[in-house]
Amino acid sequence: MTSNIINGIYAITPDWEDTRQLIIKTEELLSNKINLLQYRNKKANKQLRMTQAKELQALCLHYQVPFIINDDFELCGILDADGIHLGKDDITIEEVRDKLGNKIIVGVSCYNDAKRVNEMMASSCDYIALGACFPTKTKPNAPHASLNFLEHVVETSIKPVVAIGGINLDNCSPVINSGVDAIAMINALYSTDKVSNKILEIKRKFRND
Ligand code: TZP
Ligand code: MG
Repeated sequence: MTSNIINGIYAITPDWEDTRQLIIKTEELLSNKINLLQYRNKKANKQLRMTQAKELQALCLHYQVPFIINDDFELCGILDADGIHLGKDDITIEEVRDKLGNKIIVGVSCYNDAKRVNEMMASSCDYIALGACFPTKTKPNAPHASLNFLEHVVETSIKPVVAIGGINLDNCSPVINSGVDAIAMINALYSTDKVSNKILEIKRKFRND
């Protein structure tokens, strides 16, 4: 895995039950050139997750965007997804490597936890995620990761860094300027109209112009 796969706009799906709506909106994001997609649906049962993930994976293949699945390593294995994203209560990286091999992209949430960041730097993970940068209704109890913490991790990091949590067009500049490789967003991408302008503006901020 080269580190430049993890960059720019990392879209994460909301907990939508309506697969058609999910696919239409995701296709809009992909056609506007988001860089990564993670399928995350905390409310769906196994069958719905399989249906939604399959359709999203086909879309990602078409747009040549890496398709990453949250938590569900069995689904990752069945679909041969490009990546898996793990939190602190999920399967360990060692187990994932054991079950799914060395090629799969493994991302890990490190929250605002410096100790976990250090542990993950020494692991075989492919990127680390920090957050929440701002308060967010999507995950109200998420710990807060300050801009200072982001800057510190970016300075010392040997792995790509993804920022998450309450990020939107109005507040993303300082986060991007902290040097993170990518920003992950749910609500700002899935619950807004005129997404193409927003994506263009965020991409511009990453390019620094
Ligand atoms: N982890 C930390 S905050 C968060 C997750 C999954 C939610 C991000 O969603 P939003 O809508 O972009 O704030
Ligand atoms: Mg998880």
